[in-house]
Amino acid sequence: MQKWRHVFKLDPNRKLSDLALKMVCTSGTDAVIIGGTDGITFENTFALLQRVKQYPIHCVQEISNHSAVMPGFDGYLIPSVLNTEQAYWIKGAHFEAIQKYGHLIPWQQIALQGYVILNPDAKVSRLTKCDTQLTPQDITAYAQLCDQLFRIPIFYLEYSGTYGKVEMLKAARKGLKQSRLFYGGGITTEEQAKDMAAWADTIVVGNLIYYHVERAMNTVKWVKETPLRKGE
Ligand code: 1GP
Repeated sequence: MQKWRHVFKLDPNRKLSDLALKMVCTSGTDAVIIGGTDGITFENTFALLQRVKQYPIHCVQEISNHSAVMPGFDGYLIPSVLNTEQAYWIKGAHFEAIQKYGHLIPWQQIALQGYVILNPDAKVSRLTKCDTQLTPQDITAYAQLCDQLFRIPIFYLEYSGTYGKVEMLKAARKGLKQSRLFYGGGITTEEQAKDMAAWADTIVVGNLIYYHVERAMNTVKWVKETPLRKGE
């Protein structure tokens, strides 16, 4: 996770051909994240994990629903949504999971992600009732909250399904010292991949896999050949 520059996110609730899966897993990406917002079950997660495990790729689960949690992943990412007033999505679901499975949790394999969700139309945004009307100054403050105050290792700027604003990534960068900056949302072109990769430590590509897998493959190269800028 500390070295990821590019990752693909696969949704267990969406169909992916064997060929497309092979392309993803042998693309040169740094890891595959398995996770999604709705329809995530133990069965569909298990089935996808088994398919990904045919390939020597680092595979982690992003947990959105504790009934789908399973052993066998190389690591686990736990989202905590920072720009919601709903405590359940900040820490409530996490508390419930720990009450049930605390004794089984491999703590050393887990990383918390501080999410700020900025696309008001994304399913995850509607589910968690996020405040998406944020200014760049708000983003810098959330980044500092994540990094300096809560000391969460990942700050995830999420535009899921739509391409975001570079100025928001720059604003996030300004507030970060330790946390890694993840960006995900709507990357489809070389220009978009490179503009975001200049500011984010890690670029997450999801949707594009499902409607243009060859183009999704190119995002690996586009991101990896872009140098990271840490200041203006
Ligand atoms: C979704 O951030 C990821 O959680 C990637 O976004 O699916 O829009 O590429 P896209």
